[in-house]
Amino acid sequence: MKTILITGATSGFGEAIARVFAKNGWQLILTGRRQQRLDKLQTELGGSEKVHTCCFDITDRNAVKSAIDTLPAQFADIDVLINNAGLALGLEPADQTNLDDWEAMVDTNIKGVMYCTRTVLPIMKQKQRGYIINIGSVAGNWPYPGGNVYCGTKAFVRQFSLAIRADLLGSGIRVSNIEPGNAETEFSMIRFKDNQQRAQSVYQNTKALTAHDIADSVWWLVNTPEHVNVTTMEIMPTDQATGPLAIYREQD
Ligand code: NDP
Ligand code: 8X3
Repeated sequence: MKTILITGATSGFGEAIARVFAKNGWQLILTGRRQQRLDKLQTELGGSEKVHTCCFDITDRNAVKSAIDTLPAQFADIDVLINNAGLALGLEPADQTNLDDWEAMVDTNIKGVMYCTRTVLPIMKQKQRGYIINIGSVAGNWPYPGGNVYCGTKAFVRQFSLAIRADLLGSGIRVSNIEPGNAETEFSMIRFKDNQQRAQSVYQNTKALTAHDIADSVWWLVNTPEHVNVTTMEIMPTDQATGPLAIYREQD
């Protein structure tokens, strides 16, 4: 039986990915900080025989290592790692932003991905196969006002994905970076710190991606032949596109 480790499985993309893989008979290792949500998912998706949960903060390097190093034998042979846990905090211009928010994004989106990847890779290296799928963002390619550090963290995810592919050449291990655009999840509630009105406005009068769209893409990637490596997959809603470069003009 195949095993997938999904970080940030308590909502949004991670939860949707968990549901698709559970439906297709995979064993799941689900992580997040919200124990109750992990427990609920475990019960719903097959119980402790099929689903192992690890409740930890991904910014805690020792917690990541300890959770992965102490997996029950039945779950220890990880086939697929989805580095999904992440967040954006705020949309303020760089001179007004909260430095704690910047640090939290760096710690989660960059260091969390580093810790999980570094801990899981030896397992895959030993068996000369495996698949790491990182969840980057269009924000890593297309900077926007107020994106500052969030955009920077996702640019890291893109470059890290490409660079570890270079390290892993010949190992049989695949690496992909999925770069979603506007998708309706809890993402905006987190970004705007529970300001429901602001969060909802992100998805108003437009058809955003759903978490299921991303889960379907992950399922498709994992089922491509093993000699195929999709390096980067940018997915936008049809209702989203890049804008022109901005030009500042003095007022008359
Ligand atoms: P959600 O807010 O719905 O899910 C985020 C997940 O990350 C939660 O399960 C949360 O779990 C987990 N998480 C956040 N911080 C930590 C932490 N410190 N330790 C452990 N887990 C953590 O958002 P999405 O599903 O939309 O986001 C998933 C990924 O997709 C993120 O990396 C995001 O940047 C990216 N993305 C999102 C887009 C969007 O428009 N929604 C577009 C492009 C990329 P818990 O709170 O239980 O810890
Ligand atoms: C999330 C999408 O455009 O809000 O990564 O940065 S965006």
